[in-house]
Amino acid sequence: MLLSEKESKIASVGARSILDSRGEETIETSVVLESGASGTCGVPQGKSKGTHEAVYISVADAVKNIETIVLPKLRGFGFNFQKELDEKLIKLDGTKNKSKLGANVILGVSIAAARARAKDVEMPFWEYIRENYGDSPKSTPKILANIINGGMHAKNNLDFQEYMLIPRTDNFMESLKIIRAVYEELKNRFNGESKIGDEGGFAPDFKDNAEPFEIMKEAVKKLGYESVVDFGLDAAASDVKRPTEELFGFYKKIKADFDIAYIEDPFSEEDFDDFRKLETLIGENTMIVGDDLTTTNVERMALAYEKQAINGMIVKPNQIGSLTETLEAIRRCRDYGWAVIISHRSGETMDDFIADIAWAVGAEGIKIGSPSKPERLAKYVRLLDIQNPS
Ligand code: 2PG
Ligand code: MG
Repeated sequence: MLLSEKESKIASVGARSILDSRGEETIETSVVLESGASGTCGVPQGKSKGTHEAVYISVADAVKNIETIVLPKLRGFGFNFQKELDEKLIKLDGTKNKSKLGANVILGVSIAAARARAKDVEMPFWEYIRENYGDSPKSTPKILANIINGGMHAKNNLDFQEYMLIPRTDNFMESLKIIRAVYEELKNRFNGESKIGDEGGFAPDFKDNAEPFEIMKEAVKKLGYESVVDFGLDAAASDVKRPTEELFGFYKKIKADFDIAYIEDPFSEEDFDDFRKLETLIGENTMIVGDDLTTTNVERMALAYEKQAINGMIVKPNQIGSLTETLEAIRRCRDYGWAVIISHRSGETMDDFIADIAWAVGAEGIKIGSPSKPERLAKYVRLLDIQNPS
């Protein structure tokens, strides 16, 4: 069915408080259409947040906003395309940073309504997203698995936040097999005593910030995966207190020693010029990726493009709010020639909507943590289901 052929009307919108993977409160929204089709959304939340992210409001205020502002305005509202609904939400909020309605409210309602609408028009969720995206997919996302955690996501001595394994295969089952094998190898190595970080990676103390890559490289070599995996780092450097020259030295070293393929937020969120310097230095065969730098916000993206700061971008729907704005940011990445990495947050729920987005737009990557905690595993399971439907 074409989306233009059938309108969906909203019957009700609701929200309740649930717990995220850190045991902190967040909202789960629900949207029911007059047809009876319904959708929900468990809203994730970050810890190492960018200053320019859209604003989250408290769970109590979010629930209140949904009951007293969103529901009365959306009851009976009809839409064919996601854009019509999301524009209504953005207008209801009326602020630049979503601080009135709350970015958590806008995302929750946008995704729950999208799911309900997809059911109404009998499309898999990813297909509904693709229809609204309007472009053909560019790639099959590679899984970025954060298997050693540091920074704000762990209580250890690593300055940097995420040490990632990136299997090069397009086959999600194959990718999961590789990630699990390396993970098990690390488990043996750490003798079962290791602490675990927020995203399910190991989080013991290390002799220095490069040692995690040494250990990952050894494990990969032992398993014979050297030719099928890449390594990546999310430095999350807005929260790292190291001199810039030292950071440059570290990135050059890990490029030389471990042939790092991916570095996210290598410098603080306003250091566009340092991003550009690194991009000029190693960007030809390394993804230099913005996250806190760009915050899925087209205005920040325009700055990064003008400065030629990056060649890839993290897309986190909750950094901006609605599904429509997320898709707009992805289209903008394509205009700029940047790789697209769809990402979870460190405080996740069991919701798996990022898997559908990554598949729908044909992102180059999807960052979903280690398959060792249920909220991360849920995204792996959804990717497997999408690629291999029953
Ligand atoms: C990041 C994310 C997710 P947080 O920095 O990329 O891994 O962390 O959700 O805490 O911002
Ligand atoms: Mg990041």
